[in-house]
Amino acid sequence: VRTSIPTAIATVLAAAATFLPVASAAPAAQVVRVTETDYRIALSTRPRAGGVVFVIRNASRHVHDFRLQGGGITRRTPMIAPGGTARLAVRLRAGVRYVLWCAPHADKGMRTTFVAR
Ligand SMILES: [Cu+2]
Repeated sequence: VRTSIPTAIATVLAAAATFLPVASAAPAAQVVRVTETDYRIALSTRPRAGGVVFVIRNASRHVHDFRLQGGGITRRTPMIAPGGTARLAVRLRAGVRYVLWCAPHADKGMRTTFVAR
């Protein structure tokens, strides 16, 4: 008994439907909202290991930047004007302690750390 062509196509499509979503399912990056004030850095949640997008809002009356260092990487945003926002996409590693700071104001308290889990 030969399999009909429509049946064979349906079988292939069913197999593709099974595999394609898995192949294209990259995990969505975690969004962590950062609020910068004079002179604190506050996170909406503790960042997890994996892809993270920091969305930084300068809610103060001074210019700030946002820097991240840990696990062998250093990233920074441009200076962010009062009321402005910036984004920083990074890949964090589990168990690594990361430091977050604003370069002009770290010594005024704009510095914090976390360990990615
Ligand atoms: Cu600052």
